[in-house]
Amino acid sequence: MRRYRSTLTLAFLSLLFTGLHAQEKFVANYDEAKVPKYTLADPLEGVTDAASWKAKRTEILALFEKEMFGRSPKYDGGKIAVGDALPPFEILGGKAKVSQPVIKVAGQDLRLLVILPAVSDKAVPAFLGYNFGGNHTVFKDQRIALAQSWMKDGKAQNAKEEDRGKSASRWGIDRIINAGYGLVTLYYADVDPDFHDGFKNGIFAKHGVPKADEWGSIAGWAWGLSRVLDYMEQTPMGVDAKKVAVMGHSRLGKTSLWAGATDERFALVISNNSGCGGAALSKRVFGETVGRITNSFPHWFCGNYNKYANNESALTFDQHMLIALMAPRPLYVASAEEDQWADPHGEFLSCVAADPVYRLLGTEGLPSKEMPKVNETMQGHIAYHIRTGKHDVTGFDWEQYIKFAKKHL
Ligand code: GTR
Repeated sequence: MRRYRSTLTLAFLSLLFTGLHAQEKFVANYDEAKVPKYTLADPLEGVTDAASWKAKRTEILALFEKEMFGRSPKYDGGKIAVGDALPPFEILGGKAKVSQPVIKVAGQDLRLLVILPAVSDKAVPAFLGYNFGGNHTVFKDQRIALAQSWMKDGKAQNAKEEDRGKSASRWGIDRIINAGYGLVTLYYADVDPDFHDGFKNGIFAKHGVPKADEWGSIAGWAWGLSRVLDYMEQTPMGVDAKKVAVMGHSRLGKTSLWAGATDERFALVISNNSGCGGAALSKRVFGETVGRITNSFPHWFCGNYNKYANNESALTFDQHMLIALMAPRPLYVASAEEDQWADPHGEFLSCVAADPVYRLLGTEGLPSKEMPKVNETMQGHIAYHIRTGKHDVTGFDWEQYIKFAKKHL
């Protein structure tokens, strides 16, 4: 028994060492010439028309569930419970009205920040997306509730007053409201704190540790977005639930894609700099890789995804098939020139490879197979741009999203 135990300890230590070691010596490839030769599976293999695509779509979705993001529990469709809302108020000189309802899902209280054009008494189309730092960082106003859950620096309930409005430039509320849209946002850590806690917190606490083919954090966050949409459908709150664009940046862009894939009620999907595990092709092994991402963020995907770490050629699918799961709904993929870690070219190539699905379903797809010039937008039913600058969400990005939404929502 002792011997058995020490062998186990040794195995554990060597695993730990290999893990740390792999992390330490990871060097990202940024050289196009060093991208390995790869073949992408054809999402339309065996598909002849819209009806056979439907069956194929189900197959592809099941593949992503089993091998990458993990299967989320089915929601029973029941009425979403609500907690105490805070008093509504106006901002932007009376142009916008703000409410902060709480919805209760899987043992968690999710505080929404709902900002709508004040002039409209009709339900408006809206953008829905998570924020990274708490609702209080989205717009500077004392009346917006400080986040209550886990904060990135590790200590619970330490949202700071001075962080109010810290990420306002990532949202540009003024622009959204002026265009006649609403914004619904919530703090992603209210759903699940973003660290590898053995799935003990957030919505996972009630569910227990997921099996190898069950949801990781990204799927959990996506599930949370669907519950917000349920609430919007059930509650006359001024948002047209049939016209909701789900939007996310980076890990939350991976999340918006998975939300769009698993929930076809989302009318439009936006992936901002989602990169590896999002819009970027994994088989290019460019910038962040499957090995690196599963090592740095073991909680994001399901256990099965680990088998592709440093083994991308074993993938029978790639991210173009995730993109194809949005079809025929309008989809925007955006990259940034200095965000090579997210592989802008790989994000664009995913769109190119998903285009035939969009076309089969009778939409325009992606207007060209050539990457557009920097700061130029290409908008068909799939839209794409690469802008100057770094990993971020900027006014330029929002201008394009709004233009796209105006065309489709
Ligand atoms: C990075 C991660 C990326 C991206 C990013 C973010 O550390 O490697 O995949 O998700 O974080 O979410 O800002």
